[in-house]
Amino acid sequence: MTNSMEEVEDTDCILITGSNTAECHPIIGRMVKRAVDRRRAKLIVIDPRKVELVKFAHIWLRPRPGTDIAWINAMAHVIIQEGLWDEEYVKNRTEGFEALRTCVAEYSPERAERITGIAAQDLRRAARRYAQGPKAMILYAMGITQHTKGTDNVKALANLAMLCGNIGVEGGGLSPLRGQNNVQGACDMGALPNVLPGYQPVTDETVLARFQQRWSTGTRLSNRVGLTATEMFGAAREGRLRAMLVMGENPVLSEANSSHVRKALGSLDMLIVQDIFLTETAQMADVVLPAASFAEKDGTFTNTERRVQRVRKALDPPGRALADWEILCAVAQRVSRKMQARQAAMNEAGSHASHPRLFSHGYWEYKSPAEIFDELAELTPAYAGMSYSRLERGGIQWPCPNKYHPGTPVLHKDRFVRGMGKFHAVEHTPSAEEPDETYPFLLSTGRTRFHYHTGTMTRRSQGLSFIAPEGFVEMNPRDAAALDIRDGERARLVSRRGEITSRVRLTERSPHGMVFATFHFRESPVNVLTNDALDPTAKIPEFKVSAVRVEKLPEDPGQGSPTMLLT
Ligand SMILES: Nc1nc2c(c(=O)[nH]1)N[C@H]1C(S)=C(S)[C@@H](COP(=O)(O)OP(=O)(O)OC[C@H]3O[C@@H](n4cnc5c(=O)[nH]c(N)nc54)[C@H](O)[C@@H]3O)O[C@H]1N2
Ligand SMILES: Nc1nc2c(c(=O)[nH]1)N[C@H]1C(S)=C(S)[C@@H](COP(=O)(O)OP(=O)(O)OC[C@H]3O[C@@H](n4cnc5c(=O)[nH]c(N)nc54)[C@H](O)[C@@H]3O)O[C@H]1N2
Ligand SMILES: [Mo]
Repeated sequence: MTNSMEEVEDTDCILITGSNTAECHPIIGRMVKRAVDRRRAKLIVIDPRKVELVKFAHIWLRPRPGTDIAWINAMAHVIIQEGLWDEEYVKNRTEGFEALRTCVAEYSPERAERITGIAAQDLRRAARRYAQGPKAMILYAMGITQHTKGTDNVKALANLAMLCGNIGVEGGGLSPLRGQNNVQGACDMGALPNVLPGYQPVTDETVLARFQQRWSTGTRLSNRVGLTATEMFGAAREGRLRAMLVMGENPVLSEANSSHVRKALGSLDMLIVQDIFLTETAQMADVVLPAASFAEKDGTFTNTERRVQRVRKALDPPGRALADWEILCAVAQRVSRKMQARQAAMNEAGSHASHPRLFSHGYWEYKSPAEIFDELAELTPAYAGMSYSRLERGGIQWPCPNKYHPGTPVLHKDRFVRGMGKFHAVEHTPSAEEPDETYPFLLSTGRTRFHYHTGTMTRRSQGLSFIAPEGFVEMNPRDAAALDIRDGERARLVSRRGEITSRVRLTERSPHGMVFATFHFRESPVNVLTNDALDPTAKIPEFKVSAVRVEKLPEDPGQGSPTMLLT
């Protein structure tokens, strides 16, 4: 996020798109409701589904999934055409405006209407309202990113925010609502294939030299960019990847096109899974390493507003479970010892070939998470001013470059991190797979309030399972009538990649021609259906658009809609 959560309650206009905030980020959702109710902030929701916040919205635009660039560019078109943009800001703080102007000139609201299905006058109204601000925030989530054009979608939103001078100001900004409690932290720590901690590129020799020196390794650190998680499954199937350690993920249910994923995992020489439960993925593993859960270990989480917070151990881990860092260190030490032994054997045999010495003696022997954090702070400028003792007094938002720095609630304040804010001219193109005669429905996937992802944790909760015991597919009543499917009936969903059956729930939340399903339930594993086409930059799959056919099951009598007590 460029900005902070609490600013939601102190802004004039909130534009939310591709985020089911009330269900997936309920705390922020509540802040949005309060901002509208108490502070009279204007709310614009742009979402194909009639999500809960639509009830609070002043303007709701309902685009066809996968058409975001068209409406975003059209909003920029209107804002420029009607002179509503912030000329001073654009002149002083940005570059690339002319290319943007030329690009969006082609996106009249009338053309956008044909692509998105949003009425041109509604689009104009939303554009004016956002530009009018004075302060306006954009919040987005997976409805924007989980597309083959996900990166371009985000760039288009950034254009809109800069055009109206909304980046670097309190109550403004462009803020992705991050998914997991610590996904921001995982990225900050360098759990990405191309960067070390603090987004320092592995291809930068000066960066590598610093890490090499701190870790006193005998060999040069690799400057090669690795594979993303989504690329690894393809590589495994092709035999380019032979072993995998999966830590805290359940890809058998969560990755797109899961029959491919199963095949990929099956073709590995070695699969190790480190998890707190025996998941569908762990059941395929050669070795399972039992990990301690969040309540059973010390550490930090970095939340969606870049705030680093301490987590404290409340319970002892069960059985032989260990904290993830302890497991990783133990594995690394054994690998290191093995390689040293092999080297010794080779030397004895008179070979002079040198095997890389992984790490100096004593390395990977941390005593506590605090010690690991200190090393991180030393090597990561954005975390440099933080320590466990400082975090005792409360969370700090990065960048925090020194011990006296209070942290940074708003990014890009006086200048952009790169200098000038850069406009990117991006064009609309269709999704990788669109409905056709054989697969006439657009399948969109996502979440409900009551379960978390593949259900490994939430489905163990009796209360949640009582409220939401099974999966369902949301379908518009008009579409269901044409197929003679009643509310609560089971139906078959078929895509080019596989098929599942699931109970159908009839609701106006889903627009005509679109069905929506969650990936929470192993009994109706929706990723059997989804398309694994990737965004070329972010390598995120197109979870939000694939094509399916819905078939009535002859034998099912239908049983009303017992799937949820509350929605
Ligand atoms: N209860 C609960 N909360 C969660 C999670 C959970 O599993 N359960 N998971 C967490 C995680 S890791 C994440 S990433 C977040 C995800 O949070 P969200 O991204 O809010 O969740 P999704 O259900 O994926 O919904 C995406 C939204 O995008 C809309 N959408 C779909 N296609 C399009 C499109 O083409 N354009 C636009 N503009 N919108 C579209 C959908 O209708 C939906 O409202 O939630 C987090 N919070
Ligand atoms: N169709 C479809 N698929 C999607 C999405 C979608 O919108 N639609 N969204 C995607 C998104 S945004 C996300 S984030 C992914 C989520 O996909 P996953 O991350 O694969 O799903 P989770 O069920 O959250 O799996 C987390 C695992 O971590 C384990 N775990 C919990 N705590 C710990 C711990 O402290 N240590 C260890 N070692 N393990 C732990 C849990 O038991 C669980 O097995 O799904 C993606 N898949
Ligand atoms: Mo996520």
